[in-house]
Amino acid sequence: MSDFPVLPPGFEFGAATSAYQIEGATKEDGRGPSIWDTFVQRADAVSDGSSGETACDHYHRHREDVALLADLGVSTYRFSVAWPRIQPTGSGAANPRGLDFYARLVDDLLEAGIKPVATLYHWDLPQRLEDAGGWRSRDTAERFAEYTALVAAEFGDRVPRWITLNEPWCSAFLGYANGEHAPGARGGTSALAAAHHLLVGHGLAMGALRAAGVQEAGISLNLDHVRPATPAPVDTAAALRAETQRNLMWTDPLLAGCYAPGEADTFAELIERQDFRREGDLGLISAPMDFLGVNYYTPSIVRAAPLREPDPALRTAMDIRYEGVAHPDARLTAMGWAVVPDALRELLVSLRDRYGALLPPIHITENGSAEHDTPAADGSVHDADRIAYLESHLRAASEAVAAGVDLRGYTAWSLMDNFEWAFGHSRRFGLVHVDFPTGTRTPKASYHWYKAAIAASSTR
Ligand code: IFM
Repeated sequence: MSDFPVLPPGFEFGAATSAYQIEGATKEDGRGPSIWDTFVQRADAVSDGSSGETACDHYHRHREDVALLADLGVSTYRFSVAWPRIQPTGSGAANPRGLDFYARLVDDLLEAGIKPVATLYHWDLPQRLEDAGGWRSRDTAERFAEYTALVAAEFGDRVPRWITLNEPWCSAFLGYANGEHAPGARGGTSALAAAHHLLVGHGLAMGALRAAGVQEAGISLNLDHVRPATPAPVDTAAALRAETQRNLMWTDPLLAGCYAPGEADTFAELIERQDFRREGDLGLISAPMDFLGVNYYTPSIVRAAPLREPDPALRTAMDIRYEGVAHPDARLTAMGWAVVPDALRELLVSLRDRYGALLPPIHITENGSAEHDTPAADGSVHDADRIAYLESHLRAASEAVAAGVDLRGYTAWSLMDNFEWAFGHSRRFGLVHVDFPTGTRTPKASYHWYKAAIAASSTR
């Protein structure tokens, strides 16, 4: 008997990627520009000046990547569909060459016995829609539902599991509050409007997926595990504000059909303008889901802090009177993220405790670590820290199952090194090393470890 973490029979092991981070070919076969194509051109937007223009060249090498997945032994592969490949300007008829690429990918996956899991939006909004207001505008939610209907009509019978949005917190707050991500906007209430329109877009897309008769549909949230630095009431109140912005303003409307009760305090300086909310929205947003996707990397410890921006006109929706505190004794990954696997178990258990029967089965749709990988002379990568990260988080997942959480699967982020957004190619999350100048793929030690863990699980 190996000492790999034990997960129940039928538990799905997978690997994940997203379109802009791996595909490249941003100008091929009629693909239109996305907000990331525009954003990366800004000086200082990406720390190493790279972009997703070539990335892993997966658009041309997807066969090789499916072969890697098959050899790894995963039962699921989570990828995203690039909206600007399907609708180059964000509306109108589908671009057949864009559909063809995903048809080839899906067929290859099915032939390899791997279940395709498609994310519809992993941050690459067609630029034309951003020019018309982006997620600040409710119209983008309507366009998202139309795009979803086009994709689901084409692949609904072959792709069993669909994820509407990936990490809408990032789209709203990094995109429209602190400007770290595309479209790089800052300030005011626009992040709150974006958050709401993303949720409305999710609800409308759920309707489109149901109309197409897909088997399973849900959303992936990057939920935080937030703890106050001290038991002092100011710090517990600060932790609640952080938890509201990171978790509850998403999970409460999605799962319980209500707005998060702490919003008024969390966004006290901005809250008076909620005119983007309409009657009936909560019913739309809380359409039943078949699963909740949870992306988890690291927890937060927070304490109360003064407003960072004294000028109300310049203040953003991220300025909610708290600051992060370093996690004591935890190892930090190359992202500077504390490695705390217990927080994953606690997060999953807390979801079950808060939502009870309202909580659908959970899939961990992302988990992994960026490490300082240094290839040896023969090209091999001995990423012991990543193996320890994966092992400890899979163990935390198995403990959550033992504690009664209905957890159905685990998806490693990421199949391969890729374009890590504002960090470009300077951060590597892959199980497979990618030499970006040549595109050469080399499975790391963590790939071999994960392969053995999957094999051990299926033979138990
Ligand atoms: O690379 C990202 C991914 O696109 C979304 N979730 C977090 C990952 C690591 O930062």
